Amino acid sequence: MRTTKARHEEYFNFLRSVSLLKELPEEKLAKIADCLEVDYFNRGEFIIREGEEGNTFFIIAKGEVSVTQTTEAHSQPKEIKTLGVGDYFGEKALISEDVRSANIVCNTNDTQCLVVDRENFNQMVGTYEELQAYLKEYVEELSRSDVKRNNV
Ligand code: WNU
Repeated sequence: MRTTKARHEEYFNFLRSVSLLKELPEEKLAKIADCLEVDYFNRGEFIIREGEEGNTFFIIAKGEVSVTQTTEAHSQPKEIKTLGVGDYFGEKALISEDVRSANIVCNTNDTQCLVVDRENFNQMVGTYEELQAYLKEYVEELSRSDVKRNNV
């Protein structure tokens, strides 16, 4: 049997390895580990669809995903990059208070994502100015790349 405590420790240890969260104090990470959900996806499934509303932030615990986006020049969404274990996504809709700005498509079977809802995301980010500033900066950079790519 895998106990609640064992699961908590597993998430906690994983969160500690995520570079974005490295500055957070242990009690904060423990709180995040407490309120996480885990979602499972298989190859080809959309985790996020461009244009939809979204209220969640994801951290990849297992597997790989592609970020794709609709551009002016192509009828099919174009692949921008791939993300793997320890990478995260979905922060932009939360920070910009906008719809999802890209697709996230699962590349591998049995992909596991840790899911943080808006309220917990705000708690996680809001209390840490450096983390908030870092993500805001990054999100602005993403918007500039979107314009260059002719995202529609
Ligand atoms: C990009 N343009 C856009 C990525 C993940 C985290 C950070 C880059 Cl801090 P959302 C779709 C998500 C979006 C981002 C992710 O896709 N994304 C991008 C781009 O060039 N989005 N518009 N690259 S990977 C990535 C930086 O997380 O958040 O909620 O949903 O809009």
